[in-house]
Amino acid sequence: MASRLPLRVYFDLLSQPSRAVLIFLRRTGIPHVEKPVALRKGEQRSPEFTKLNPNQKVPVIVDNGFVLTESVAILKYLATKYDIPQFWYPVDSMQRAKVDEYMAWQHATVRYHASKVFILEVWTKKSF
Ligand SMILES: N[C@@H](CCC(=O)N[C@@H](CS)C(=O)NCC(=O)O)C(=O)O
Repeated sequence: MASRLPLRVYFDLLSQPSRAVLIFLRRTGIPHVEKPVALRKGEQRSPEFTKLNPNQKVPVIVDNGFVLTESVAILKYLATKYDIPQFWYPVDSMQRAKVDEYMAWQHATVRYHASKVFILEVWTKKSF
């Protein structure tokens, strides 16, 4: 049997899409190795990380050599590839469509506005 490398996740806890992926991995119990990338130190611009994601953004996963970026794509990939409880991403097409609807909606609404607050109130004041 071919050996399988553990799934690696690159993230920064300051990043909301990173937290979404990390919480999902931890809560579902999907085996993974956590690889922090310190955005405040510019680690996303290192040559090694840029090879994984030329856009220099977290999160990124590497699943047995398969590299995937974009939190929503990652969440859907993990939910369909791994054997996890149905409620996360139901097979029923209408229930699944409601999950997809939220994930499509949140980028330009909740996340967009929350990230503006974060940048103005936390990042620019460097209070961490
Ligand atoms: N659409 C992407 C957004 C990824 C993203 O914007 N990540 C930010 C942190 S929230 C980042 O890595 N920024 C680093 C940079 O721009 O230098 C996703 O959902 O994964």
